[in-house]
Amino acid sequence: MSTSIADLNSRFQIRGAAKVVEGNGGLPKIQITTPNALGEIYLHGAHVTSWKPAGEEQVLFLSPHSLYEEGKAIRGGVPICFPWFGAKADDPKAPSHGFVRTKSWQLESIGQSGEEIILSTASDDNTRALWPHDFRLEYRVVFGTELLMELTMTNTGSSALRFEEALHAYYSVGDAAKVSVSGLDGVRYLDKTDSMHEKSQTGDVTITSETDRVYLHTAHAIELYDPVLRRRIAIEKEDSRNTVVWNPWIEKARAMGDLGEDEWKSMLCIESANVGDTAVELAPGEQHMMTARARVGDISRDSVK
Ligand code: TA6
Repeated sequence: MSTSIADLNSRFQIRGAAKVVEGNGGLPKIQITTPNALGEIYLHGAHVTSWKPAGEEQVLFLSPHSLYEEGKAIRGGVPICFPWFGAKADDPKAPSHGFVRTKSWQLESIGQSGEEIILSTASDDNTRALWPHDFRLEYRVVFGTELLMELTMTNTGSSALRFEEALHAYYSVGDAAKVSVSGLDGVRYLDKTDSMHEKSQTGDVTITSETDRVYLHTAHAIELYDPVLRRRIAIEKEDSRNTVVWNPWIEKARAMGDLGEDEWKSMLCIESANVGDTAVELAPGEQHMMTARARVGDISRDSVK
């Protein structure tokens, strides 16, 4: 039984800093308004949909065509992919990117400053029907001058398990065809647009067509350089061995009902992940935390590339 917005606010609201409001589709979201940043996170999927540090423009892309309904993932922001990434290997009918991004999460706490939000979810009969394991996920997000996301997975079952995960962040860009992503030079990747062939990255990543790459065995910090919005976004991670870079480009965007035809230009996904042969294995009672953080810097002092 979902708790009402009034009940949630009576327990968790931080006056002038964080409160639960009705979001799109009537879905409850926590609205953060502090001196350091504005932010939003839905209980639906524990989905971060907005982060605007003080003095900066909105950092995350969110499609105005997104759906906000049971069983559908929000298009944009930071969807949480778990316990598998992409299509489920042994069940093509299973939901893409797992089931927690369409689950309603529990609000556990809001920090005194209103910047720190902790949500949780756990296995139930519905999840066990799709993935026969018991687990608890705790997601700590700090909306400050940087965006900090920590996803902690606990194996609460009696058998070992193996899971994939990704913080599938959509960054807002001025023109995807003009950005460059540094930090992956020399890293091997699987090219999902070319039958998963393994290739090696040379120099910065630029977007000149549909781009869908799973970079392998990399803990590198990433920098997204945006000459149109005249900013750089630094993305760091801990205990994540894959980085995924995705832009649907023109044709794929046209085929997506919840992404406007030309919205591919305004977004670039840079995802901190553990997938494939670097999926995480946990014995009963073991825990794993993956961390991702983003910070914005301006490039006014740079000579325009
Ligand atoms: O992370 C890239 C990717 O796996 C792409 O292949 C594309 O499918 C994207 O995720 C979006 O997936 P979704 O299920 O949210 O439409």
